[in-house]
Amino acid sequence: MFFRLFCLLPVVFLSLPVFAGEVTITNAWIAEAPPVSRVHAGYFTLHNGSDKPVTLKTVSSDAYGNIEMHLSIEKDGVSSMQWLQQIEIPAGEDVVFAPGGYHLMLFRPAKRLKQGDTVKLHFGFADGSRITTTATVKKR
Ligand SMILES: [Cu+2]
Repeated sequence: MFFRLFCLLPVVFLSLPVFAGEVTITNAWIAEAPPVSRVHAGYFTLHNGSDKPVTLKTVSSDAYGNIEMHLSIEKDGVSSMQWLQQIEIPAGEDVVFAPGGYHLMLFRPAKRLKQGDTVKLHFGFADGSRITTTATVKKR
């Protein structure tokens, strides 16, 4: 039931700018949740514009106790979520975190977050590099 609330929603397709030669994260957002909710869902697009594969290993934020990367899967009509320790993005490709597929599960929010609030997310890669981006809280 929990899974259905957070994961079985239509995928939103967005056109995004492409920056050649670097890794970029765009369109980061967190779905507004009821005040009692201790877990939120987050989404973004990661573009690997470099000429090497990159491996995303961690996502963290001061605004949450813990953040995990998940993949929603549906097999024979049964929905489940897989926890991903890391995700490799091939050179020149995108990985899209969107409702119904890859998503962030953000546990134990430090405070109530409402539509329009922003949260800094820190992305850590296998080569030690980091990207910080700002996610906006939105209604679904
Ligand atoms: Cu999940």
